[in-house]
Amino acid sequence: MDYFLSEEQQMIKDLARQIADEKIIPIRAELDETEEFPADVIDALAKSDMFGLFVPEEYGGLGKGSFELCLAVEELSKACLGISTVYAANALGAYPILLFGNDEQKKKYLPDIASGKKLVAFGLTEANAGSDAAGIQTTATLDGNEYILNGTKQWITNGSHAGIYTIIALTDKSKGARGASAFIVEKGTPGFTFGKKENKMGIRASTTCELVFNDCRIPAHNILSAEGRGFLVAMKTLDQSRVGVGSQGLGVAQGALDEAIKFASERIQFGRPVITFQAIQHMIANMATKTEAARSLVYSVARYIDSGARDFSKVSAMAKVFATDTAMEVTTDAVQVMGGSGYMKDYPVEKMMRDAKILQIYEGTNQIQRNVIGQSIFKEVVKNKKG
Ligand code: COS
Repeated sequence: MDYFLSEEQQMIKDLARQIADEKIIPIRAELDETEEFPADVIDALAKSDMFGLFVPEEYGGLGKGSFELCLAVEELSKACLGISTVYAANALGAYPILLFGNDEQKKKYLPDIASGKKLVAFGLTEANAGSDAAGIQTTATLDGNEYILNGTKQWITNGSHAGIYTIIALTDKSKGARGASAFIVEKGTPGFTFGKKENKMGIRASTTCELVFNDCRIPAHNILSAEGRGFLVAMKTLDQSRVGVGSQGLGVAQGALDEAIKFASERIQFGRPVITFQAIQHMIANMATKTEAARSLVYSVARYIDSGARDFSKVSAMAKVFATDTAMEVTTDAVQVMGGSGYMKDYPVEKMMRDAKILQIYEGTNQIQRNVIGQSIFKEVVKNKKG
């Protein structure tokens, strides 16, 4: 299908593809085993200005939007979802500053983010606050011209490898969601350390760990927006980033589909390539149709966001749900098409299947996405009734 990419968009896609082919594919299996951080790939992405794609030009970026970011994420995800998670979670961490930072904060932090000099991590989740994001317990107490942070953030992508952190904490414990605020915290701030590093089923090239705040003092001017607006910052950030998770799903689905087609065309059983059997053709037809449908939805939503749309919670959640459920189905079917070979680590599809699972869980489970979609539809009904 032709999605009418501009010359520049095609260049971005080609560049990401080139980095994936040359730098990621040769090492992905090894990083999956060792859980080593992909420092060389991050370096290559930085040198190619990939971290600056979505950062405005005035802050050192290329001034592109969600769509260009999705194109890059898709290509990286075809090769390795672990590495694409490092890259995409960086955008997640940067969005609170991009969307809610004042000019001073943007000038201070965005150039290093755009150049890839510093990675960013987003800290919302806690042991008792996953789907129930308003259930966080980390506190931020104002003391003169500083906030004192106390608490532990869990399962934070880019954990110890980031230089900048956007953290959601309670400034008023009695107010729940309305008592949350968002902050920028720099690595090396006294009282800020790293806890348990997780040993994961998939996306093992990305680091996931705890962030521990123990009487960690940060300047009061590191607050993003204002006190009490932290839940809004988190929700708007997730609205923006979820289409990117959709593009991860699209990428890994396409990667698995390509592997399955190649294998089925070469594998001979009963004297002919298995792709000539209708049972396999129907599986591949379903995989290809769903992947293309995911691409159409992800691209349309990303373009809609870039058009300046104000409220895109519903469609961003739709892109995330559809493309990541597709990713799980397609990667599982790719293993099935490839049979015993698909199950072995000699081929990349078993890793793709393990990697894909997280997409249905992180940045809001697919059950929560359906809540977001359902509630948005209900709100539209109420609004239309009021006329
Ligand atoms: N944009 C703007 N405002 C939003 C919003 C959005 N997308 N979503 C919610 N809000 C507002 C609501 O309008 C409400 O405002 P008021 O208090 O003024 O009425 C407030 O935020 C609280 O909303 P709600 O009552 O819907 O909050 P809930 O606690 O019921 O939680 C869900 C809502 C479940 C959608 C939210 O907690 C969520 O997204 N959870 C998943 C979190 C997640 O993605 N975690 C992954 C970790 S980050 S990688």
